[in-house]
Amino acid sequence: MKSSENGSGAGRERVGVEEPQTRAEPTEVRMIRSEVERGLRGQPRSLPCRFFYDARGAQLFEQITRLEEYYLTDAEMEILRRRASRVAELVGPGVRMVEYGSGSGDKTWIVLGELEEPTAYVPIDVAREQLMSFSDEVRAEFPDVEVLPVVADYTRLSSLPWPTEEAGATLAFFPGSTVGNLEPQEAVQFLSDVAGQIGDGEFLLLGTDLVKDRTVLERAYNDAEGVTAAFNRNILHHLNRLLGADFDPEAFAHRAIWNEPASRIEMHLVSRRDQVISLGGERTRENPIRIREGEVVVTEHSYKYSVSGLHTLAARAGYRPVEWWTDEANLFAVHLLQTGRRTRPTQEGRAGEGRSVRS
Ligand code: AVI
Repeated sequence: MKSSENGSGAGRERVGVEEPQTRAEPTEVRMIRSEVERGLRGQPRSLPCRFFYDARGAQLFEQITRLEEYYLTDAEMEILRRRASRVAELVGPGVRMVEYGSGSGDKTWIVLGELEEPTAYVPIDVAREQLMSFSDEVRAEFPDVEVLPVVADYTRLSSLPWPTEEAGATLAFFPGSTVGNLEPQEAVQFLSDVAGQIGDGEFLLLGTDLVKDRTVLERAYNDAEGVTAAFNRNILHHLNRLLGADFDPEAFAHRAIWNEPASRIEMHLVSRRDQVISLGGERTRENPIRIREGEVVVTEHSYKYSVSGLHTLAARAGYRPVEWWTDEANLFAVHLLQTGRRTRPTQEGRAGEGRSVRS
């Protein structure tokens, strides 16, 4: 997983098996192979985007967030810098902050640093080493905050730890527009799972990329240096190592296009020639996957939401908007959402209504 950004990819997963086994293969490898085969033989052909994130993929994603074309990170940082104190005011003192896909570094510091005497910080991530070292950094910076790391895939979580001291509200934090890598129906499911975990009347601070001009969107996913192209092809390197597959990453071209009716960026790998692929298991060795020149493998969807579209989706998951903010250029939005019917009164006593504020 990317270490400094919650761009974990939803359920972004460092799969715990790094090498193909020579004797009995772990069930996990066989399950992943079947999933990959199903995707590749499907129509359209696809690969699960969580396999972008091995160590190299996490590094490449980190690089992406620093690219001039990839406006998302700077825009979200701008909003958080301006609005974290308002978030702190709205959620009150003694908060238990829960970060889904931890280690968003700068963003975590901004929010945690503004909260009034937070009780606990609960980072959730599958990448144990990174999670533990980030937890130590938080402990050093905030000695009064109880840090309770959870090693888990945050899309498959059932409950959250409670701090030993009594806490105020729970503030879940899911920045980076990572929710956009889920299909809308999956996003509703994930957000309702989060609501179930944090409870009624609690808060979610959610970052989402906004619908905008095609040129800006396509540029962000087709950078001049080719970092996104390397990130896209890395999925094939990762699967080769994981499954003993024989993808030739250079036999695929990177492409990212804005699908306006579906409101999403689609990342594709386009086959540069006719090719035959084995995924390492017996089945595809005997009956390999044949991909023709020009055929497309979809590797990622990155949904972009209007503010009202996101609020409609959040409502289906049991949230109401409290306030939301955009950056100066109106590229990105950060929403403070609240779960359930039980509401905490805001400073202004207007808990029933959301307000939009442009930074
Ligand atoms: C992690 N996620 C929010 C990124 C996005 O923008 O959808 C992943 C990414 N794919 C290509 N560039 C960045």
